Amino acid sequence: MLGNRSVTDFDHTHDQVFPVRPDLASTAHINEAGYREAYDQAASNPEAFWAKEAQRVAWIKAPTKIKNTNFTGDISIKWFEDGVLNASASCLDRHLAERGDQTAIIWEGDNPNDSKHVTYRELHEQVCRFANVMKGLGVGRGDRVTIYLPMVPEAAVAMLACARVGAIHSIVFGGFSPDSLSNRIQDCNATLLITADEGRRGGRSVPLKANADKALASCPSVKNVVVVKVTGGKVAMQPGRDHDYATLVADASPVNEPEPMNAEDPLFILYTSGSTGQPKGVLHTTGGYLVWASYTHQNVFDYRPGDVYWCTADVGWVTGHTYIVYGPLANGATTLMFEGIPTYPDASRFWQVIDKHKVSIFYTAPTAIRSLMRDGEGPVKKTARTSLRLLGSVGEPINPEAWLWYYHVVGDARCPIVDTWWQTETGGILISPLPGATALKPGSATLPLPGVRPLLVDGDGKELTGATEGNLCLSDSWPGQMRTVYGDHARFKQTYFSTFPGLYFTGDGARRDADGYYWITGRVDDVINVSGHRMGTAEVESALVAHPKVAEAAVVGFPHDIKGQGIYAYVTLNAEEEPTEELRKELVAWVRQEIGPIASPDAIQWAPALPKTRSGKIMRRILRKIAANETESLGDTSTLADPAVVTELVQNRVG
Ligand code: 6R9
Repeated sequence: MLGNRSVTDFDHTHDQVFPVRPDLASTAHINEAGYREAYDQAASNPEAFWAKEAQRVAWIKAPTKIKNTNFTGDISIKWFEDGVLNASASCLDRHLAERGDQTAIIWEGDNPNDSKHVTYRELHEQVCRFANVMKGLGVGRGDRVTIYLPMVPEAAVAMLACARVGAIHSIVFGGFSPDSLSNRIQDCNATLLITADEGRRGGRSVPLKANADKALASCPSVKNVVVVKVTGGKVAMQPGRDHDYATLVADASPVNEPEPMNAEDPLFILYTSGSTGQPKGVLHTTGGYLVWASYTHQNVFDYRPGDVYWCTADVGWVTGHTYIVYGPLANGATTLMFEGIPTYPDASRFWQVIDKHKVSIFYTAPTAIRSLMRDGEGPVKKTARTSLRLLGSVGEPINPEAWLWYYHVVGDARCPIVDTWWQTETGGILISPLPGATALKPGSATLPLPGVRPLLVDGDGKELTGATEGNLCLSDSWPGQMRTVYGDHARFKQTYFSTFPGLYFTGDGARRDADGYYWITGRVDDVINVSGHRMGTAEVESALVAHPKVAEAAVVGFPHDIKGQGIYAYVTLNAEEEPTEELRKELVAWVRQEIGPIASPDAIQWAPALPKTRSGKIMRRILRKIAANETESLGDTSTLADPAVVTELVQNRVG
C-alpha cells in the first residue's frame, strides 16, 4: 500500500510507456529527430560535435584540439587540451552583463522561516573576495583545499573561489566522521580546510568544527582553517591556524582576476567508495567537465531561462557538484540550495518549498520518494505544485511503484520524469530520457545521451547484442569522464579498465530491452547503495575488524524498502567475547564513529564462522542470499570448506 492508495490504482504494468508530450516535442531543446541526429553526429564525428558544444562555456583561449583519448595501454583521457578557461569566470563573470541582478542561488534554510536570494553579482563579489582571502593564505594553482561545510551558500562560494585561484577542491560530506575526514585530507595533502562552526539538519546541529579539530590532529599538511559561522554555536578557535570567514571576507578586496587554467588542469577531487580498500580520489579536470555539466543540465532538464531549478542533493556528493553548482551556474540558471531534510518540520516540506519558491524543475533521489510515500498523498496534496514542469531521479534504480507515485501524486501526471543514470566517475548524466525526445518507461533510465557509447558484455568481456542483460561498459570517452585516481593512476587503470580490456567498466549491471532502453539492475561488484550513497563493503568490514572484540567480519547489502539497500554485517567475535545486545549496539555506534552515520549497519548477525572456500575466500554470494532471506536458493555450496557453517547462519538469520 502507498499510504491511502495501492499501486494498482495507477494502472501499473511493467511495460507501460509514457509517450513524449506533444507540446514538449515541439518546444524542448532536443526532439526525437534532433536526438537521433545528435547521437549519430557525436558518434561519427565527435571532434566536430564537441568543438561546437564546447562553445557553451567561456574560453579565454578556445580549444583547437578536441578529443585525445585512449582506453588501452596506460589509459589517457584528454579533451579540449589546448583550451584555456576558468570555471568560476564561466559560471559567474560572463553572466554579469546580461543577468547580474538575476538570482543565482536561492537558499532555503533548515528552518522554514530562513531563506535568501543571492544574485549573480553578489555571488561573483563573494567569490572574488574569498579568492583573495585564499591567495592571502598562500593557496594557489594546484593546491588542494578540503571543504567540510553544510548546505549554505558559502559552500558554493568556496568551490568557485578554489576554481578561481586554480586550487583543487575536495569536498567531504558533512555526515562523515573525523576519521573519514582525516583520511581524505591526508590522501591529497590539503593545506587549507574550510568548515563551519556547526551544521543544521532537521532541527539538530552537527558539530563540524569539533569533528574537524579531531581530524586535524592527524593532518599536519593543513596550515589554515577557515570557519564559517552558521549556527553561532561556541567553538574552539586555534590562534594562528583558525580564521573567521566573515572577518577575512570583509577585509578582502572584491576585485579578483581569475587564473587562466588549461582545460586539463584539475578542478576537483571527490572521494568515492569502490569494491576494495579505502575510498579513491576521483579527479575531474576543468574544460571537459564543465562542458559536460552545462550540456547535460541544459538538455536533460530542458532548462530554459526563468526556470527555478532545485536539486536536493548535498554538495558533498557528485550530484551536488554538477547539478547544484557547476551545471546550473554555467548555464546562468537559478539554483535552489536546501539546507534541511525532506521530513522536517514535516513530510510536506519538499512540496512547500516548491510552492514557496515556484520551483519548475525538481531533481531528487528514489529513497526520498519512497520515504515520503509512507505518509500517503496528504502531505503532497495540501500543496499546489503548479510551478512544476519536470521531475528527475538519481542515485539508484527507481522502482516502478515509486516512479508512478512520483509521476501521478507529485507531478499530477503532468511532468515527465528523467531517470538519470551516472556516477561520480562520469562527471554528469550519461543515460537518461530527454523530455522532448524520449518516451518514458517507469524504472528505465532509457537511452544514452549523445556522445555516450554503452555496451553490455558477459563475464568474459564478450559483447552481448540485442535485448539482453550484462555488465554495463562504455566503449569510448565523453568530455565529463574522470581522468585518474588522484595520486594513483595505476589504481585508475586497475579499477575501471582491467576487468574488460579496452572498455570502461561501470561496476553496474543492466538489461537492454527490445527498444534499446537500459534498465540498470544495480552494482555487480562489492559496492552497496544505501539511500543513494555508495558504500564499499570492504570499508565497513575494515571498520568492524578495527574493533578490539571483533575477529572477522563480512558485510553485504540486502533489499531495504526505503533505503534501496541496507547494510548486513556478519561478525565473528574473538574467542573469549560474549555476543550481547549491548555489544551489538556498541558495534553499530563504532561504525558510525569510524566512517559516519551513513555506514551504520542495519543488521548484525553473530557468526561463529564465515562460509569459506577451501582456499579461504569468503563466499559472499551465500551471505547475500541469507541476508536477503533467499535461503531456498543458496546455489552451489560444494566448494565450501565446511557446509555446516551455512546451516548455522541460516538458522540464526536476523530480521
Ligand atoms: C550520480 C551518482 C553511482 C552509482 C551507479 C549506480 C547508481 C546512480 C542511477 C543509479 C540506477 C539511476 N545509480 N543513478 N542506478 N538508476 N538513475 O549517484 O553517483 O554516488 O557515484 O553512485 O549509483 O549503481 O554506479 P555515485
